[in-house]
Amino acid sequence: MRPEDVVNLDAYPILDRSDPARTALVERLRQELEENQFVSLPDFILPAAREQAVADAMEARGRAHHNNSNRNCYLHRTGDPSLPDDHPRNIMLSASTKMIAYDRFSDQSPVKLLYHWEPVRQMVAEIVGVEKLYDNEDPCQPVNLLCYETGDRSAWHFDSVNAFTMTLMLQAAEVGGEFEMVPNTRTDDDQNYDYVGRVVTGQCPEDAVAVAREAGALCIFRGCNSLHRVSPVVGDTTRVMGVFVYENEPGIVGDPEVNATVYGEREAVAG
Ligand SMILES: O=C(O)CCC(=O)C(=O)O
Ligand SMILES: [Fe+2]
Repeated sequence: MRPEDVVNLDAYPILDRSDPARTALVERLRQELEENQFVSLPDFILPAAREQAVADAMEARGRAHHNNSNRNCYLHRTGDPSLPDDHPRNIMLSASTKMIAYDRFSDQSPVKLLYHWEPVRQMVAEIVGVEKLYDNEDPCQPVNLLCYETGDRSAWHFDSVNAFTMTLMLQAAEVGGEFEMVPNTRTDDDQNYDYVGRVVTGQCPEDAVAVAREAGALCIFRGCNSLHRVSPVVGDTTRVMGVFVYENEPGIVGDPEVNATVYGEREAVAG
């Protein structure tokens, strides 16, 4: 497969940077991201590419790391004993997912072709409002296949590292697996603990926006200040999500200790 066979270029004419249709599209998506903290690009990949990516996930399924965690919404495993029990830093939430690292699935996978393709990287840079983005160069991190089987879910959390997150729905669950977000739950200057506490204890369901995620939809979201979660999956169909990490500088790799918590301990390589 070639990248041109992965991306739906009829709906997303991203090849020619001088094409006015591309300029208008990118501008619309940039505005939508700014307003809502997320933007969804339906039918971003073609059906055959999507099916191949799901097959890649199923083939690599046995090499997934099972993540069962109990963490607060700041992704810390321990709370703060100096704060009250009902403070959001002390409210622990459980999550369970299966993570397939970059080096655990096929290099021919359509999700890798898409990620490493300059027209996609450049489109994303313009949507998130930066000059240029670079591929992550960690062995595990650049592209992951995140699988949710029945009972799996992610708990309310803020993303901690990147200014934006990009996901691609490869296969939706039959029931559940909804991606929900509470835009601007906090700001850079205000932790808004009262409100965060109410959201994570389920007192503000009406504030959560359900992000429509048909299979094939790309989503770019700012998860740093907007709580988000994935509701529990029910049924035999695995929810399969591609997760992509772009960087603002070249040569970025992850911290092996942090990686071990996400991808599991790796066997030491001799030599
Ligand atoms: O699986 C999803 O839809 C979202 C995953 C997520 O929260 C993330 O990658 O930060
Ligand atoms: Fe997240």
